[in-house]
Amino acid sequence: MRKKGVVVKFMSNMAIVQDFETGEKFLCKLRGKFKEQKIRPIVGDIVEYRQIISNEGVIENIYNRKNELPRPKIANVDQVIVVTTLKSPETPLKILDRYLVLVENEKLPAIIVLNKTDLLTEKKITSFLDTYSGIYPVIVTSAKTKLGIDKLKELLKGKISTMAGMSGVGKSSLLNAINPGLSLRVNGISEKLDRGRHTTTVIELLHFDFGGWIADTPGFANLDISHIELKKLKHLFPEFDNFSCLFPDCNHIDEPGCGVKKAVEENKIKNSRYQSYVSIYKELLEGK
Ligand SMILES: Nc1nc2c(ncn2[C@@H]2O[C@H](COP(=O)(O)OP(=O)(O)OP(=O)(O)O)[C@@H](O)[C@H]2O)c(=O)[nH]1
Ligand SMILES: [Mg+2]
Ligand SMILES: [Zn+2]
Repeated sequence: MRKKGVVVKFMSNMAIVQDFETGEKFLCKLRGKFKEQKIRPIVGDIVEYRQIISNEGVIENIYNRKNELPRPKIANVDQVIVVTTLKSPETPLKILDRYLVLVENEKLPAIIVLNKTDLLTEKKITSFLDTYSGIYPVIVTSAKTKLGIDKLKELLKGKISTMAGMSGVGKSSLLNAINPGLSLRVNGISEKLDRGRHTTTVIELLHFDFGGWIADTPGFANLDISHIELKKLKHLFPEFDNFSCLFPDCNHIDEPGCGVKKAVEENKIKNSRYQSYVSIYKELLEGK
């Protein structure tokens, strides 16, 4: 009987498939036809498999991918959880905006998590929300006090997610708070040493007890934006599209009659977002 599952890990010619219904894992071979067609499953693939003996099976069919992220290579991602902090480490909004641009460029929904809010004043949190909550869903969390953990859990349920965010913002801590069974290593050093030792990191999807998967390798880790098309950049700041300019091909830099620049002056677009745009725009321009 064919059953449905998700590829949670892939090693040379074998895949670990986790059953959609039961969460059981099976070490699966590939049907010969895949090799002939040069098709290789990747982590995140939704497959039909057949159980052969207790924990082993065969992948019979790979469903069409709804998307495919390049690094780490993972299919069928529903959303990216972008984790940031304002203290310890102090993460500039520019860095957050860069992650958001990379996620938009992959046409994926982003959810912003502001973590370590136990270290922040109400005022700082409010100002952050004021900048982002009109554009993206924002969850205010503390992995330490467990603030916002249930909300985050709701959003992760039943979906394939990846996490992004600078080292030390608390990605692993959040996942441990959400699902203590995962027991992820917290606080860089040992994890980083491990990563340095292995040239290729094996990507694995972790399964939540309450349903849903998350990649254990942070996405967009090198923050490279050079592959983004200059003329597309303005559309990767979704709030800019609410305003129109005299010239339809306006890049919102120094053109006359620019609706976006006017919106920045009127505080309808946040200045920090616009400054991030200009800085990425210039970076891309110089790279050409
Ligand atoms: N005060 C406070 N500390 C936190 C919070 N979340 C995480 N930390 C601490 O921040 C440090 C880094 O947390 P990690 O979870 O390892 O961060 P990470 O994002 O997984 O980092 P990388 O794996 O290097 O990318 C640890 O010492 C955590 O205990 C929080 O909400 N509040
Ligand atoms: Mg970590
Ligand atoms: Zn404009």
